[in-house]
Amino acid sequence: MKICVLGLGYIGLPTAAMLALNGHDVRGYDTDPSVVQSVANGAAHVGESDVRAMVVEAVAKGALVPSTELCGADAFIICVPTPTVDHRPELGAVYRAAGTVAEIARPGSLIVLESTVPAGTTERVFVSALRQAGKDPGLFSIAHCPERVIPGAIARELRENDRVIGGLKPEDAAAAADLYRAFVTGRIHCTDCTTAEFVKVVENTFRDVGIAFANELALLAEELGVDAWETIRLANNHPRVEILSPGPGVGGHCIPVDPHFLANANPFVTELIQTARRINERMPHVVVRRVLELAPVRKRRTKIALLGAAYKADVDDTRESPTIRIDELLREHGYITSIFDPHAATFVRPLTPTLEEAVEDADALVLITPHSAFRSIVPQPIGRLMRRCIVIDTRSFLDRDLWRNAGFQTYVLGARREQARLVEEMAG
Ligand code: SAJ
Repeated sequence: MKICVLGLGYIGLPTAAMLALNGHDVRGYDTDPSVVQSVANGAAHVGESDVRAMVVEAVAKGALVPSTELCGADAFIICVPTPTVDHRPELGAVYRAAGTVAEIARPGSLIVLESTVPAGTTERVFVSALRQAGKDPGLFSIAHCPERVIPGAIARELRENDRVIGGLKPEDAAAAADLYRAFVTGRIHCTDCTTAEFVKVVENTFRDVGIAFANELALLAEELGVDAWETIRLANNHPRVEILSPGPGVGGHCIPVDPHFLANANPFVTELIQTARRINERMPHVVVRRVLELAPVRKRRTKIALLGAAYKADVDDTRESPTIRIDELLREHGYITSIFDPHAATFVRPLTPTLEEAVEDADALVLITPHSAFRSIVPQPIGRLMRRCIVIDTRSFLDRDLWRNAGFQTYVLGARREQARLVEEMAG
């Protein structure tokens, strides 16, 4: 089948490669010439090595052709970004893609939207784009098949995850399901478009609410003198309890964004969702308060070393990372900051190339991203480089005893009262 994938981002590109490696003739379309160039030349910009390998193989075989030119096809899969601006979905890229596809698509072709959108969008946007192009939408198959893969395991999850496919008509979902069966080994669940759109946003909102609960527990546990981490571990032994982990905030381009799609649909009935968002957005402030207590700003320069710029462990993606806000707030308070990340290449602020440089003369170290590589840091030599040996672990990731025995004052987010008291003593 001739397939055109619009948007060669972190979902579109691996999807295009999967289809190309499974017998389809794929055109990968992107409006950004630098992305197209990079895909053609080995996809160096792709962080996950197995995704990069698939792309390289598909391009070398000639089954995936990256281009800035859209072409006619039997199926169009749209994977364009849908960010929020002031907490409202910005669907410009979906409208533009729908307009271009409507112009070029022939009756009988399949149009699938993968981008995350508010419920009702696929039908509204594509039916009207086809009508505007003078075409009868009834002659096309229109479906929504939301992506559900987790950054860090994209190739595996693209293959193995179940897919939810919503069709404008039942036969549209069936047509899309046939296409995705080329590479999906998970089950494919067919429904209507609006339900599929709702399911996707609900999944990410469920996670946001769950993380907010864990964050609330962490702050409460500190006050009650219990260890939130031990509490969560013990509670999770219950067969019907599965509490997530507290942390410095929720990053990435999906979970902090998608709950707003629901909240915007009706602000009056989405109080839980909005509160969860506020709790998670407050976490960088909590981290900064702890820094202020433990290593107050002095007259002369006070330096804080931040470990991790990526939004989560072992990925290079820094979008919406809690580090951005923590760094901003620290600098607003008058601190000097250094940021080290072994994976991220680009960040909104310059990264320090080595851990040693980052910690040199620092007054405190804040672990934000639990990259595996940070587990093997040996505290003593780091302590010798720092001005004061204070470590703030926002993920309960480092070996507390190891760092304490190396002479570090340690604070762990959500840890028990002894530490909270230690913080107060030090602050006082
Ligand atoms: N986080 C916590 N505590 C936890 C789990 C996560 O603080 O217990 C934080 C992470 O550190 C990170 C943020 O939440 O900053 C989000 O990370 P994540 O691993 O939960 O999710 P994403 O954004 O990488 O991917 C999510 C996934 N959605 C769900 O698990 C429901 C993925 O399956 C989606 O495809 C993806 O969003 C997307 O693109 O929508």
